[in-house]
Amino acid sequence: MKFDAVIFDLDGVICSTDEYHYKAWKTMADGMGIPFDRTVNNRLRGVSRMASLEIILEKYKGPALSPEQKEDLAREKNDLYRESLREMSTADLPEEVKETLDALRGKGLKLAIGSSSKNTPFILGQIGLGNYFDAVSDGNNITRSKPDPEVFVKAAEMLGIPADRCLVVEDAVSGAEAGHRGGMMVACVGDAAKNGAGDWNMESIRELTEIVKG
Ligand code: B16
Ligand code: MG
Repeated sequence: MKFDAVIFDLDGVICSTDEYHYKAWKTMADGMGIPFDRTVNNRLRGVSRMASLEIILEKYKGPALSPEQKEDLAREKNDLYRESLREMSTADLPEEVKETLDALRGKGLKLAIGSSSKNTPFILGQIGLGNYFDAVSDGNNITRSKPDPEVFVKAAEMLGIPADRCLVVEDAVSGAEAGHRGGMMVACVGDAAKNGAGDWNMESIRELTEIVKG
């Protein structure tokens, strides 16, 4: 086997919360009169909540905002976002994802999460993977957001597996860069795959079962 562990990004890889993020940011931005569309939204993939807010505020023309006002805006967005997350269930875990996870585990690989999201534990619980992973590294245990490699380096440390034996799975260009900067190989889906950001750019996550064999 080419790898001993696979570290999965959450949003956009294991489940699809992108649309919920978009709608919540859109409501906040509309309320402030800030132009916000899907092109700007694409830049928020894998980026932390506060860094996402700063990207959205690039188009804000009003009076300067204090750190407290920014915290309030981020909280407003997160409250809206979490309302959508409450509707999530095991039906939001795609079959191809669950089958791939089980197949990789069946090959003896360790499985971890490496996500920028502070909502990771809540989302995993909603989709029925609350106790599934061998390690969960997320927005609650990092100080630097992707493309910094911290979240993946911590996941590998939690597993006790060297970086070059870990494969990262990502949907964000910033996340693929984070994996590479952490000394890991990266398999991409979605937006990152379209941009050719990975060592493998997959059409389906099922391809992982072949990739890990080497
Ligand atoms: P939260 P990932 C990332 O998750 C999302 O892609 C990104 O859009 C979001 O801003 C970030 O989590 C922070 O999320 O507000 O829930 O802490 O793709 O790294 O799993
Ligand atoms: Mg993602």
